Formats: sequence, C-alpha cells, structure tokens
Amino acid sequence: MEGSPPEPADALWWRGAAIYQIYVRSFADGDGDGTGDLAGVRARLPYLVELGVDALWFTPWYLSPLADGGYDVADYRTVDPAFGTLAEAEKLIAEARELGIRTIIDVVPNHVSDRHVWFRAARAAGPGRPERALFHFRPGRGEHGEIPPNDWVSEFGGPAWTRLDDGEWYLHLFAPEQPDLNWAHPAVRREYEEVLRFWFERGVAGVRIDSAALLAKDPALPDFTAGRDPHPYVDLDELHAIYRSWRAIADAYGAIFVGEVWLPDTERFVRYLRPDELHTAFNFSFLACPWDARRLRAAIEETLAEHRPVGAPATWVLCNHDVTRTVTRYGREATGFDFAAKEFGTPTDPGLGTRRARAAALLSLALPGAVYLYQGEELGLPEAEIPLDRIQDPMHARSGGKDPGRDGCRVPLPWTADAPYAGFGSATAPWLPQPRSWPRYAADRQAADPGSMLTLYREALRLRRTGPGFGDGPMTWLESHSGALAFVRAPDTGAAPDAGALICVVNFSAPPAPLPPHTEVLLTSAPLTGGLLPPDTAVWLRA
Ligand code: TEU
Repeated sequence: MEGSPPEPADALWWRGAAIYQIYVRSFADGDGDGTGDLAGVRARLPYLVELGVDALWFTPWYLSPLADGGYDVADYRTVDPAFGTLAEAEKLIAEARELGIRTIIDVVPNHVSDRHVWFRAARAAGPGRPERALFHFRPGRGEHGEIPPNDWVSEFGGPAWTRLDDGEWYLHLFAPEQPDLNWAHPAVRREYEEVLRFWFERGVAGVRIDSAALLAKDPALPDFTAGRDPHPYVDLDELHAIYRSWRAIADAYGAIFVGEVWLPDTERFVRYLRPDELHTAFNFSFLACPWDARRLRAAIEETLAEHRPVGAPATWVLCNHDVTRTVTRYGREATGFDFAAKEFGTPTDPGLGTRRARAAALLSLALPGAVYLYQGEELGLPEAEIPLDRIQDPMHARSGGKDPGRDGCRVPLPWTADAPYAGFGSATAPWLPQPRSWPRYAADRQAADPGSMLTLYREALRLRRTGPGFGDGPMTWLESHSGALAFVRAPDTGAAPDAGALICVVNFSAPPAPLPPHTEVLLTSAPLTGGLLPPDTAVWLRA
C-alpha cells in the first residue's frame, strides 16, 4: 500500500470516521515502567476493534524530553525510547491497518524542542549566525537588552521570550523548551515536507497539525495591539500557501489532514478547509458550548453552514488532552469550556455530568461528519485531581500555580479493576497518580455491565458503522418539544421522514419529551419513562 492511493470507494473514509485519540503516555503500559507505550497500544488493538473505531490519532510519539508531553519534538524520525522504536511504530501502523484501523499522527510545525539538533546548533552558533535564522532570535530592548523584544505572552503564561547567556532572546509561544520555528525560512518548509513524506511512506493515513494557525509571524515582530488586523501571529495569510503544498504531498499518498485551528472567526476558520488545503479541522465551538439546547443548536447550525461552501465535513469533538473531561465539565453549573474559568475545585455533580455525557455521545455520533473520541471518554472518566506536587503540565507552573493544568485529563487509563494500578501497567506506579475511584471505571468491569458508558459507546459505534444514515450527509431539524433538539439524517423535503431514516432526539430540560410518532427505538442514553424521553437523555430512532 505504500505510496499508492487507496481504492476510490474507501478514499472518503475520513468524511464520516470515528477517530480515537491515544495519548500514548497514558493509554497502556506494555513494559511495566509506569509510562504508556506502543507495546501497550499493540496489546490493546483488540479492544479498539471491539470499540469500533475507524482510526487512531496518536499524540506525538517522537523523541522528546517531554517538557510538554511530547509536543516538544527533538527528532521526528525517532520514536521516543520511553514509547518504543521506529520499527515498532511501523508494526503498529501495519497491524492496525490489518484490523481495519487507520493511523493519524501528530505533527507540530510551530516549534521544536530546545534539544532538537537545529536549536542546539543555533544556541551554540551565537548571535548573527545563520543557524539562528531557523528560529526567531532578537536582541532585547532597554539599555542592556534586558527587556524582551516585544510584549507577546506565552500561551502557557509569562513572556513568550527567553534570553540566552549571550544576550539574545528567542521566541516561544508555548514553553521555553519549545522555541518557535521561522516559517519564512525555506529550510523549515523543506524539512516538514520531508517529515510528512517520511511518515506517509510508513503507511500513516493522516496527520493532525498542532497549533495550525500560529506558525507564520509578522517578520517585524511588532508588539501585540488588541484588535489590530492582521494579528502578528494568529491566522496570517501566508499559512495557506504552506498548507497547499502539504495538501499536494498528502494527495500523492491518499492521506488526510486535521488541523488544530482555534479561531473564533468562522469565516477565517473555513479558509483552511478549502478544497486544496486541509481536509478537516477540529470543531472547538461545539466542545466549548454549554449543555443548552438553544446554544448547541446554534453551534451545530453555524458549524454546518460554515463548512457547506467549502464542501468539507464537520468534525465533532467532546474532549481531548487539553480540556477538562466531559463528565466533569457537564456536571458543572457553567458547562462551557472556558480556559479562564478553569480553576481548582470547581464544584461538579458527577451523576449529572455522566448523564449528560451519555446523551452528548449519542448527539455527537449522530451529527453529520466525523467524530473524535478521546481515550477514557468511552469509560466515562471524570477529570482527576492531581496532588500539587505531582502536577507535570508546564501550564500549571507558568500560570503561577493558578491553573491546574491539563494533567487531570491525562491520567493513565484503568483497564482491570482488580489489578495493580487498575491494570495500566504491572510493576511501577504510573507517571501520574490514579484516583482511588479508578478501578470502578475499569474497562473489564464496564465490558460486563450493560448499563456502562463503555457498553453505550460500543453499541453506538456498532450502529453507526453498520446502519444507514450516520456519518457524512445531510440533516434536517424536526419540530420538537421546547428544551429538546430533534433531527433526522435526511435532506429537507418538507414531508415526514422516510421509513428507515435515522432520527436523534435529545432532551435538555426537566419535562420529559414525547418521541416522534411512527418510530422504533435503536438506542437510548438512559431508559425511557412511560414512553417519554427523560431530562438529559438522547435517543436514536428509525422512522
Ligand atoms: O495546543 C495548542 C493550544 O492552542 C493550547 O495552547 C491550548 O490553548 C491549551 O492547551 C489549552 O488548554 C496544542 C496541543 O494540543 C497542546 O497539548 C500543546 O501543549 C500545544 O499545542 C503546544 O504544542
């Protein structure tokens, strides 16, 4: 299959795929050292087949000092020894493909690790040397150059500049261990094109592009002035030429992209999804939307309307390795995902959160397009509280301790209720501590429980894979009880849905909602009460 495009019938798999995100470090520990690894993933491939996903997206597995969980890449052509070897990654990609599961890898073009050979050379070379031109090095301001070259702030808090002993400063939009690359330099462009080819040659079916809207910088590196247009580093027009050249490479392999494009402006967002650019991008407006019928409907409508003109399918995401777990978020009074409101100990009702997360699962799996699941979502894991002295995410320290960081959604998975460390690994304690409640969520326990989150996901994914009406395609809103949302996966004909059409109804409000007439129940997120849909419950129906 290397290098040759897939069969045409199969070529559009990504338009309606269910893609499972693996945070390698926390998925399964194959060698018992407390860190998840590729051996652990290979051993759990049968679980992923049974879950019923079409593809796996792996967060970075390359050589890395792990200053930001692997988003600080030291070498793209080497797998980090903590995770395995390149040969093992190749085996994993091939084994998964044999089982009908494709592989998506994560590429981080905005920055590399400060241990990357390029940055080490740049640091050693000294001011003014060509090695420094691959990054953004500048002298400081002030009498002794002691003030950073501009006022940009790191995404993780603090200044976006760090000064070296030789007096020059370098730019890092994230941690100081993640120097930003200079995308105006042709060697940077060439190298990433080679990295894409390197992995496509190894059978990778797609690439997730990290921080995809940040790579290009205004070369003058001006101070940030709120409201100034264009922004000095978000969503610059130059990016589109980069992604067009990437698209041509991907097309030669039949591979796809999913961009991590956080942009509030939807018109700007869809420019990345034009037919000769990225195939898909994560839909964060859905993720960030509170559990509210009116607001979710608006988010869904807006998403579909913005994608329509470019012909790209929408993606639906409830959580990932950067955000508070769904069960915890939906159990809070304000359920939206607001970075600024991410605080220690925000009260949450796990019962309510779980109920809503179950309904949200059926909602997102019924919407038109592809859906991303994050490991542990199918187990209904809550956000874990990490003891302060065990927090590893740089976001915590760099926020001056205000932000709990993202470790709470990155805790090693529970597999076996009665095994040490809930079956994550055998010998050594996992790299992040697991809450005492973890065995309760273990996959083996849930597999045997018809009412579990895992059973719901398995059943939903099976129906989604085998039945008509799911994935890519049209949808039409149906009249519903106020406080509920109802839609059919069919074009708007003005008439009642055709026999066999898939209908999804979600009730967000307290009064139980009636089901549309002449329908048969396929799956519910909670039992019906007297034929009515209880609050915070979703149902799939066939007309
Ligand atoms: O995230 C990019 C990004 O925008 C983050 O700063 C986001 O705002 C933050 O994680 C919110 O909690 C990507 C990766 O997903 C993230 O894990 C990395 O830390 C980051 O890039 C740097 O590579």
